[in-house]
Amino acid sequence: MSFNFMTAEEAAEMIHNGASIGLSGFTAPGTPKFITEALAKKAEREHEAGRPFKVNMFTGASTSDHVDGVLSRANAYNMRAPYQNVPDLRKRINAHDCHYFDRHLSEMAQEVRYGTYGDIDFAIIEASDINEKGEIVLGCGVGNVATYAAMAKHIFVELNDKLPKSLYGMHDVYMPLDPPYRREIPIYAANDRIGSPVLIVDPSKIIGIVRTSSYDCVKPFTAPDEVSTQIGKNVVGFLVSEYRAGRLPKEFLPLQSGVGNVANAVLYDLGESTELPNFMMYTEVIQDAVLELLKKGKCTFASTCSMTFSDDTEKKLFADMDFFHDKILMRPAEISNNPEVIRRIGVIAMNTALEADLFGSVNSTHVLGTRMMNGIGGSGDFTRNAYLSIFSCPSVSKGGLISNIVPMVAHPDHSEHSVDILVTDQGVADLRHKDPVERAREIINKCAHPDYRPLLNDYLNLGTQGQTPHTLKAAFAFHNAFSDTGDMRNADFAKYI
Ligand code: 0RQ
Repeated sequence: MSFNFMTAEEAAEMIHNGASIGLSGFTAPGTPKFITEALAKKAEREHEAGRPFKVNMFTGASTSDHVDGVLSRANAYNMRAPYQNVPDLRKRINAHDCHYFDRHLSEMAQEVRYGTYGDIDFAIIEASDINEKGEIVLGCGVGNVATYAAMAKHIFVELNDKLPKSLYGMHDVYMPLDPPYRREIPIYAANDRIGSPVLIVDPSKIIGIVRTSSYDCVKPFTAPDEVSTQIGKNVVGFLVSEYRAGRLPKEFLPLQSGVGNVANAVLYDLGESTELPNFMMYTEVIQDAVLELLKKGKCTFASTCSMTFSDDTEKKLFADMDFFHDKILMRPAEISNNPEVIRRIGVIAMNTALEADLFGSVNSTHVLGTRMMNGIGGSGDFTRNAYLSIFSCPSVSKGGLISNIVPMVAHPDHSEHSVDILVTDQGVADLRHKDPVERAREIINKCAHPDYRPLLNDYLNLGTQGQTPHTLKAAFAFHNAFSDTGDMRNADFAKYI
């Protein structure tokens, strides 16, 4: 058979109002960029003509402005899952213009197969290569594409000529059977390969191929500021002390690291450490710092769902594929974030919190309890199953108007039962084997900003009841003070009790 080459506009014309679409990729890399842009223009034309036009968009994780930006501005989303991080989409979600289902990333693919999301009408797949048997070499991110491709009625491919064909061999595409037939995921070390280097699709479902040319458009990282640098040093200092104390195996353990500047700063610091041995990563994204660690040999192998490199770092990778080819493996999200594997191989998870409370629960998603920021992403997959689960955040935000250590989190994403270590620029709180009051004292003394320590102690001293001495009437005094006065330092517990 021969493929039908078409323009992005022609492909978008074939997508109907109400369609459910599954995209390849995870973060910007591996995610299509052109058909979605054309789809946003179609939505705008339809809306101008007075016709409804919205689609349901399912992805691996966040995407880029070429997907969530343009389609949100065109108000073209009915539903979106499982993760996003684009300001224009955030506005739509918080204004109830888009139904957003914020889901653990490891669970999305299987739930699509279980049928809870309904039919998938179209899969759009970014590829670096394809042949007539329907064997596709993916781009720089995998996500849930194996499931979307298997479930979709029709497939479009964006064949991107900026992606080198030498990406062949850097993917490990594997789809588990569903219960009651599922078996163990046979990964026993971060570098075990279990699947296929290509995604195999039914070629008769491919209704169009669009030739494209674009790098992945990930923004370069800003140099870590003083606070992220201090957090990075605190995380690495803690890992060194655990290693010295023999609480981490001498071979060390694979690392997972979240996204953002703090995560990048932690990784740069790990690279500088002379005490920690070389390590592997079992993670969902690798950022710029990891390419440097691989080059230095400090990181010996990275299992990931996506190579979330800025364009300059992506170009460095493409120019040096012979070196990196056998050191990075990209897997589907349900494998990169698989709870069974994370528990088995003993991943050290490092994620970022918006706020944490005195007893160790963490809010990763909702600003001041109501406004969606990004979503839970993979943080739950890793935190709940890690050998050691570390959360970090600055002790204060907005120049000190907000304390990121609060009496009670305004939205719980990770409970005290899953969080082992809390790190801020102030220090490291070790919450393991401590009762709730001991945890609260540790967090106040080691992690809270000095401006907020007296207030947090006052709150702790209010509580007289039970093992976890919350005073529910006053538990949100910090958040209320911020809403009423713009400064959490004005919290007045007496007002509520
Ligand atoms: O606001 O942008 O106006 O300055 O929130 O804060 O400190 O820059 O946070 O970029 O490191 O992201 C938790 C959101 C942290 C992210 C979160 C304000 C602050 C600033 C951003 P401005 P920072 P980061 C791997 C794992 C969930 C998903 C996850 C996240 C803005 O890490 O989405 O872990 N995590 N995935 O001023 C009000 C507070 C605040 C606050 C910060 N307590 N109250 N505002 N801010 N704390 C990746 C994947 O899953 C793909």
